[in-house]
Amino acid sequence: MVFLKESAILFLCITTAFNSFSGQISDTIYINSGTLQTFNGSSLPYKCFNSSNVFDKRNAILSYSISDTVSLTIFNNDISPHRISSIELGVTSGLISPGMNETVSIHSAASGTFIYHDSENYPNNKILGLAGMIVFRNNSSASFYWNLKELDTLWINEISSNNQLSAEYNPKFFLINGNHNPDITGDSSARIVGNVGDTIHIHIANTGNAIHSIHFHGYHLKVEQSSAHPGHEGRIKDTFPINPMEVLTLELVPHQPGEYPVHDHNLIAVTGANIYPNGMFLTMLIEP
Ligand SMILES: [Cu+2]
Repeated sequence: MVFLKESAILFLCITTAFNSFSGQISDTIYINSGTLQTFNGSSLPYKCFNSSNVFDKRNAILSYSISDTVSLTIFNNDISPHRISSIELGVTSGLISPGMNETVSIHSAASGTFIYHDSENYPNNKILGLAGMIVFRNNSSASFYWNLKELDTLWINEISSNNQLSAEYNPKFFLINGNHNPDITGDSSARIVGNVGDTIHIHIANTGNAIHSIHFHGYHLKVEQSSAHPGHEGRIKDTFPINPMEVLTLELVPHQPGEYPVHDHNLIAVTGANIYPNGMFLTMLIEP
């Protein structure tokens, strides 16, 4: 009993010291409908969870401390009903009618990366773009966030016009946080910049419908969290397959300076509209 009490007190001290500024917090996201412009000139109807009333092709990345309990309000600015869910976090909202809002309480027992998505009219609303990432952190080191999605123009147009799918999946656009190469480099939440010896966390969510496999040049990284394969946690390697609706948290401690590529090892996903390298490709910039 004494041992248990001491452990509990020690745990309390550690968590209190680390999270002295956290606790009960409120956050708000908005379901917006808009248009995604592809680099070759086509426009796609698209929907996202954004941090403001303005449509952005990037779903909000929600990042909290592990000790936070988050009261998250979701406003529906769209003309159809939606519902937010995070399966791993055990959260599902009520149905959010157009123009209405719902609030859910989110808390995580473990640190890591999680997906939130629209579970109404699933998976069609998710295919239209409505899926993002929630991160609960137990550290204050540098973090980067990659929400992977691939888009099939025909599927998106069919869902948008009649909520039906008639064709096989044939995606032509491969995006990280809504961007393809070279625009990914302009996203400071995605583009890894750091120094030799830093501890860097990379949070990856596959919210698309295809398997991706992320290959790092220059470095080996450690699997801190794998939703699909917890047994892989602790492994150190350079290629990380990820199934749809799964997440990975990786740790990178660069041992050498340089600018190195990261890309999907399935090279179709490094294209956009069949043009290479307009897909999932970016570089990491590590200074001495
Ligand atoms: Cu490679």
